[in-house]
Amino acid sequence: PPSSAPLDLSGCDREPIRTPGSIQPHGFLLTLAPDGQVLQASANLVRWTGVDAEAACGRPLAEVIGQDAAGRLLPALTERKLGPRPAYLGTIAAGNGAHFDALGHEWDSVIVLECEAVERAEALDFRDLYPMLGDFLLHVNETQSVESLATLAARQVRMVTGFGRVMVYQFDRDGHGHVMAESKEEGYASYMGQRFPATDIPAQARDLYALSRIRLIQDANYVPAPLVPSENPVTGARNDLSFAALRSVSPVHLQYMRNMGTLASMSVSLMVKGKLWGLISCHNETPCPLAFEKRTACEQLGQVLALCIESREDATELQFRLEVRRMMVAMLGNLTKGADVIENMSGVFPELLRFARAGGVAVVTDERVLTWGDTPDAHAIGDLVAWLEAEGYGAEIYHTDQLSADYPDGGAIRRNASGLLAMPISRLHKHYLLWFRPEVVHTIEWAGNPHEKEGMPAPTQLSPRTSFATWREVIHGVSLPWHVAEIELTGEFRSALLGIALERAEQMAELAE
Ligand code: BLA
Repeated sequence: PPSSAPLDLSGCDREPIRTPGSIQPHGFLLTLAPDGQVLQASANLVRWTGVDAEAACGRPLAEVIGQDAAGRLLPALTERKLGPRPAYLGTIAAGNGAHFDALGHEWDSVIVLECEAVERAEALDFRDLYPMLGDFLLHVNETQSVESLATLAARQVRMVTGFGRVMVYQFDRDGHGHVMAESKEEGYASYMGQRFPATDIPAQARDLYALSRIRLIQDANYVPAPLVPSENPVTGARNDLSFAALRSVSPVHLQYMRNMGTLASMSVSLMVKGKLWGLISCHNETPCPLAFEKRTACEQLGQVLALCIESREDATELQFRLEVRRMMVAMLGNLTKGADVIENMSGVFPELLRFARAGGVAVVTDERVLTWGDTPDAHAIGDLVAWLEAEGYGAEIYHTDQLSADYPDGGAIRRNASGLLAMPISRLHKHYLLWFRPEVVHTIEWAGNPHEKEGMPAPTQLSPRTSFATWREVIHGVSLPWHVAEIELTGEFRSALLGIALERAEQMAELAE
């Protein structure tokens, strides 16, 4: 429950979101022993079934949800075939006649039964949803770019859920995210292209979302229903609700949603190569229930989208590596033709430039500095090499896309040297091959000022951020990032060059004999 002391937002990533001790109240939750006896109940049980939560504990399930419903659910619940992910067990009528979709899972030493209130009496019917997934699969082969696939997925998820705005949200290497695709109803503001800071989704939430792939917040104004008793009697600790569909969510995030004018939200994890790549994030201005069947369809659509992203990223990466390697091999061929490898370098300057997609390249030896393209002047390069030596980069590759963050004199040369890839090419001398990338001044459109919370008093104690209006930040001193393949192949290039140099030295020695 929200405390009265102001919440320290720097502790965002310490909030124990897996063990909130309560659930969202659009259904009730029971934990059961292996024989089906009720161990714990959510305090709102009475509202849905007429049975008091305290009175339910220690009773057989039939005395809580009725003989019929218990008879239908108990075999599935107690056969020990449940995993950590909630499985749909049927739509039941409780003793008082109210209808619920029943979900079961087993986690944290107990069987968890969640019953979500529904209007209908019939069981869920997935048949309507297959064409939607089929439609998406049909388009997958015709659609080339990740962006257009993501847009298609957003549109389909909006059709299934009826949410007002559906976005595909991608994380960058620093954990900030941007909206790469969107489908929205008229009247909803667009977040397309906007950036959100990493702190909006703290680390422990990302960890959880990598395990549990979907979550629904039906009404951001809900009053949580605590578990009774508050501790899991098997473990003696608060229940781990990581996989529970009804898990109560962080009050900070609920405030965030209200600030955003979003009263219902759902998000689906997009896992690419085992990592949380992004989310399909859905918003609605008003509270919005969403049955398990539709959530499952969205979850599956998310899985297909993630697989597509993975295979397209793999293909692009492979293509890129092949191209860079081809350039490297061609250069090595030319470099070994003449007697002096260093001298030969100036002969392949254009190729060197293309190899690393650089703006300028320099070969630095004890005696001289040879440059090509857009580089700092020879004097500045000399200073830079002295710094690299002093920092101990004489035996390994150094790379940065923000030189001024590491190098004290970097600000002065940021125009053509915000990015640096430095390769020592001799074991004996201070010889370097340097690639420079120019500064790319760019504007980031944040959804709201991400720095606001440091400077401004929060209007309410739980406020993460109050404005999501576009806030532009101009970024200086940063180049395009080096691709991992470029860095790796530069390493190979270096080994090859050192190998050639060694061979030459041996040949010279043989000649001298
Ligand atoms: C959770 N924050 C989330 C979630 C999203 C976002 C999607 C997952 C829950 C959900 O599906 O709603 C953020 N929502 C976004 C973003 C977009 C969006 C970026 O639609 C962009 C389009 N949040 C803050 C601060 C804190 C914070 C300062 O802004 C720190 C206390 C916390 N956010 C926070 C926490 C969770 C969260 C703790 C986890 C909620 C939970 O699962 O319990």
